Amino acid sequence: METALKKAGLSAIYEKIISNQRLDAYDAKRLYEINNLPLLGYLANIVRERLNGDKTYYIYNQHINYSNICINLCKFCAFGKKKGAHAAYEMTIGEIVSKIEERLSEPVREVHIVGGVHPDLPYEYYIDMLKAIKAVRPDIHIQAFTCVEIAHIARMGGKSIEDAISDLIAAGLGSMPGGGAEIFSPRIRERLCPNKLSGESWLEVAKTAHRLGLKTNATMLYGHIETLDERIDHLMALRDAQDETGGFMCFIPLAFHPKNTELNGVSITGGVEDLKMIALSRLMLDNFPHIKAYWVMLGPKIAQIALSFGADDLDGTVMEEKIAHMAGGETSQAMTRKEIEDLIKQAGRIPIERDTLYRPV
Ligand code: V47
Repeated sequence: METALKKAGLSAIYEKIISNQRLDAYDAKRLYEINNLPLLGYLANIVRERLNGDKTYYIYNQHINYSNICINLCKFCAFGKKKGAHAAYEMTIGEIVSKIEERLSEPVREVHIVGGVHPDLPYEYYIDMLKAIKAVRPDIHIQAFTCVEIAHIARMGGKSIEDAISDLIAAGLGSMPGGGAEIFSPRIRERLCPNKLSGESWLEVAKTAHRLGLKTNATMLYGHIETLDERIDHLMALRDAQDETGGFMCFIPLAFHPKNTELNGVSITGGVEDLKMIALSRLMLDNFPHIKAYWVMLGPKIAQIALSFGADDLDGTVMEEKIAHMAGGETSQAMTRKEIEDLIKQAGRIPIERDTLYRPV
């Protein structure tokens, strides 16, 4: 391996990695452009095993998308719909509670709730939703609302971000998912999602949540019209934010699915690109405890290989995923515990069922 590293001109980067030194943007570019996938995997796996050994996490969870009505209508999204559009929907709190009640006999530990940026659902809808879920299932951890939704919910209630998050925590919010980050680059946001919360504000909301004691995740949507430099800038911005607060639990690179979006001329990412992004994320985000290979978007086979390229988490059982599937995702909408555990074991890793905060259960 040392010869291969030398031949690829990666000896200095290798030295940094094994002595646990931070990589810079120049290193990131070198690593990505070297076009030697096994070598990149080898390097990322050093960090993966240093942080998590062979442990590979998954959670028994349930997804609920309370509404797809959205005022942002981002060009990369097939899920969001204009109010009044044929496929637009919004769930009542009673309907959301029924979704929870349907699965009371199962050991669901987390409910993952996200929706569109809805023009007129009132502040109380979000607060009451959390309270109603906790009333029927007090033990469930509610991971809900991206930073984009939080900013919108606060606006609807005429509240500061701090006050809105505090109210949501008091109503039962346990943590926040990592969506809505997309790519922080203002150039790309202007082209793809001009109405959306800026990257800078996304980071501010996440840091505010962390200061209030909430853990959150972070994502990056890649494989559309962004450049490699913009991906690297995104990773560096997250690393800086994590240095400030330490509140991110996991990073999830999300491969863009073009079908049914305004970018349907863009080709879908290949397995090589997906694995390179997992590896690069693991190497650059040295202060993120976990990297998630989200099987729903990667497909179970690539997600399984990703466990040797830096990832230590597969997300979970999921159920009723809508965002990737509306954009042409062809994976099933759920996996059983056994299917997930088998994927992990076949990859030579140790499956650990976790709760949202990565405590083994
Ligand atoms: O914010 C939208 C992305 C995200 C498309 O925190 C698309 O653990 C691909 O954030 N192709 C929502 N991606 C999903 C998400 C998530 C999923 C699982 C776990 C966690 C976590 C977070 O999906 C959106 C957006 O970035 N998205 N459209 C698309 N066509």
